[in-house]
Amino acid sequence: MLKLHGFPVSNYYNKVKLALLEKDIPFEEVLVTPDRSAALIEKSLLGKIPFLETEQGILVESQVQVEYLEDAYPQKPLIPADPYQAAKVRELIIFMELHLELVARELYMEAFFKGQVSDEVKTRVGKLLKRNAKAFQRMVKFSPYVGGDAFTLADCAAVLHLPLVGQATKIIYGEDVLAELPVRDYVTGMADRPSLQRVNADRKAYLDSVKK
Ligand SMILES: N[C@@H](CCC(=O)N[C@@H](CS)C(=O)NCC(=O)O)C(=O)O
Repeated sequence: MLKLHGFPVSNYYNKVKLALLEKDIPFEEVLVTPDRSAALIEKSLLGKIPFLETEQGILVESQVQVEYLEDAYPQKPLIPADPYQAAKVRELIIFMELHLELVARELYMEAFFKGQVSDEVKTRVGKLLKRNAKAFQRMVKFSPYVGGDAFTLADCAAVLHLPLVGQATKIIYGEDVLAELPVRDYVTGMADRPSLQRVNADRKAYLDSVKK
């Protein structure tokens, strides 16, 4: 049985969990919060989550994990068979993760964790995100899914990453860098998917349990 290690607040963990649920692949969840402990680094090279434990060994990096799931469990494909369309799905994921989420992540410490981010970082990140969001607007479809009329792996990423980028920038700059995109309607439209309902319920239960 596959074991997904991580915790249910992480957008990257939930991206892999969504893919597992959408593909109806049986899996177990192992609660791991990221730290720099030798024990975690032994399993996950940088001490990051998620990591996926397979019968053959461990895989780090969420994109590698979901690609593995596509190859090893071809039922209910989340990547189109056509090579160009498949590349477009991967293009969306890489763009969102490299040019939106990873850039906005520099703001999370202040936006979500009561830390502080320097003005220099805020200025640099703000400029970059504005430019990248404009480019993203040209590639994303929202019709109704990010890549067009079919739910794909890009949606497993988008539905988790885009709201975070929006929230972080709204908190830090008073303005959502993705405001011109219909992210809210898109997320609402996805809300009746059982996979997303499970991810949202598990996130809430975890947050309630740590608040106590
Ligand atoms: N590129 C990685 C990103 C994973 C990631 O950044 N995970 C966060 C939690 S959302 C983490 O482990 N942070 C702790 C750290 O960076 O040390 C992936 O796609 O799996």
